[in-house]
Amino acid sequence: MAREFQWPQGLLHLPEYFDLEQQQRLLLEIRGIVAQAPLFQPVMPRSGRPFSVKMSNCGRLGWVSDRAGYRYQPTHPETGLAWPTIPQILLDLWREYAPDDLVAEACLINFYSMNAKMGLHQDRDEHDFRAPVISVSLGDSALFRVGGQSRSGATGSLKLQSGDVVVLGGEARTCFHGIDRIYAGSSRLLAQQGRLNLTIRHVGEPAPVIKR
Ligand code: MD6
Ligand code: FE
Repeated sequence: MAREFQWPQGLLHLPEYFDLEQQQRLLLEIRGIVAQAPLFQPVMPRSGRPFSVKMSNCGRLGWVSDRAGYRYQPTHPETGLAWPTIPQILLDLWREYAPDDLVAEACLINFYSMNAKMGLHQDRDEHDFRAPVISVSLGDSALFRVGGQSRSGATGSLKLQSGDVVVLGGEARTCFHGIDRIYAGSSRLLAQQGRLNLTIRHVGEPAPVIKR
């Protein structure tokens, strides 16, 4: 029999944290950001296989993936321009759940069309894991799978709806998680079907290289 799944400490699901009006305001902000920093199609390191999601970012840094690897960088990979700033409504959410001294530096914007998925992964390209990663879902619902610290361990699933917030802090900060499916047509927030997920992060500084 499969071992029973224990939800990791530090995982918080806040259903409908944002009401419909706040979701609409946030969506307008995201449209403005994507007008300046267009969605791009990331590819997997080495293989060059495309992700099924499209991405953009706002904040001082943005997360990108290409044949060279995963990383944070201050500019859009196609336009070469700095990323737009993070909307105040997301900075306010960050202040509520992140330690006072750690700033929100990056907000990854993922767009899922109805057939898109996100494989099980850990968020570990940041240099500092003291702050949580905070996510906001907009548009169609999604099935979010959460596991523990090893890829092969037991998992549990949550349905994320438009306006929901997920906080991955504490032990959950480095847990495996992913999106198994999108429930096409479950929300009317976006003009087209699909889902937006925003993840707000503190990246921190790379550890100094000590030469000896
Ligand atoms: C998604 N979310 O909801 C994918 N990562 O589309 C994530 O990968 C995620 O929800 C870190 C923290 C919270 C998340
Ligand atoms: Fe993630």
